[in-house]
Amino acid sequence: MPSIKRTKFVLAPEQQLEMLYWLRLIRAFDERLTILVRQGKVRSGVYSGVGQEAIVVGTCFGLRKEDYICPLHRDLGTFLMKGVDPGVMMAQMYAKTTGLSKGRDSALHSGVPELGIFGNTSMLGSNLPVAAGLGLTFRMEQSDNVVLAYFGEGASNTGDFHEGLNFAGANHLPVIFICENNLYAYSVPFEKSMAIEDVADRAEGYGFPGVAINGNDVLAVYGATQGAIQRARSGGGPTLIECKTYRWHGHSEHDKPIYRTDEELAMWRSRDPIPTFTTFLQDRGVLTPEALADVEARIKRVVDDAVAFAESSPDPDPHEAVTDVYWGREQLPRSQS
Ligand SMILES: Cc1ncc(C[n+]2csc(CCOP(=O)(O)OP(=O)(O)O)c2C)c(N)n1
Repeated sequence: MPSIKRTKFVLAPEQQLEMLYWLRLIRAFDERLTILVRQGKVRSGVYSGVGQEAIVVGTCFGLRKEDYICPLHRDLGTFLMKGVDPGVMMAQMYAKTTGLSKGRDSALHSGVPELGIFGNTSMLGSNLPVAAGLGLTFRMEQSDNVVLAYFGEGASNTGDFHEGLNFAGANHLPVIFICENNLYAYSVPFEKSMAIEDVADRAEGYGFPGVAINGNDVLAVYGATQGAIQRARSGGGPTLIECKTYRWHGHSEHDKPIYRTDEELAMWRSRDPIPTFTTFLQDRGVLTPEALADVEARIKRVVDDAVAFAESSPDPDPHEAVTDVYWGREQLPRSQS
């Protein structure tokens, strides 16, 4: 069994500030969406990732454009970090023509191949064999790109999870499996759905390392991901990283999470990844009060502009619902048709 290489991936102060920007932008984007849902403006389902931002930022930070991600429904922030314009993302939530799927679809089913984003389906866990397939493609193309595949602890109880990990392990494919263990699969608590403590232990059964880490510590997530990426790029095969975290909202904005206690939520809110990292940067003199005010002002502008763009974009023409639905032969390059 190959072991996990623990290396300190040191980031320059500017990179740490950039991480802080992404953490706060993704939080602000999600929080604005919650308000917009209550105002009846959003047509897409909204699965808030508030509280889980350190996973998105720590895993996506420093990815290449050519690397692929297979996001989960809660990972709207991965789209932004991979390069989707916030206005286009917001238009997707409003189901406007300027959104990623031009108003046809819920938010997180959309993919952007040119940015290395593979759209997920509603069948949870089904993105994992797809991720293994992408890893195989990279291997066949002899590139050193990697795939980051996200899933919840609930999805790790599906057959697709086991098939995907088995295939990736047997073929030593460059896939990093990222488990966002937020302790609930809809209303089902972790301890009622599996008899082990760490999803990470499941990797051993497929012949590659698994590690469980604090998913609310952005630097821990970054370090673990970079170690796994380094291994994968150099032919060392897959890694499973289980990020322990908590979702603050219900499963979706239409779910009242009555199945958990206020005390539990309060405890996890005290582990909020954003103040923790903000204080870390302040204590080291990396973040001044002026720099923080500047980051906040930039984020407010970005989110305001995104909302304005979505609201001023046209609604789709119903006649176009049946166009662009299939990827047919006519779209393929001549050599493959
Ligand atoms: C294969 C499958 N089974 C059931 C569902 C219904 N469902 C939607 S979300 C959800 C909970 C998912 O929990 P988890 O995988 O832990 O991810 P989280 O939402 O907690 O981030 C379930 C059971 C589904 N979409 N797909």
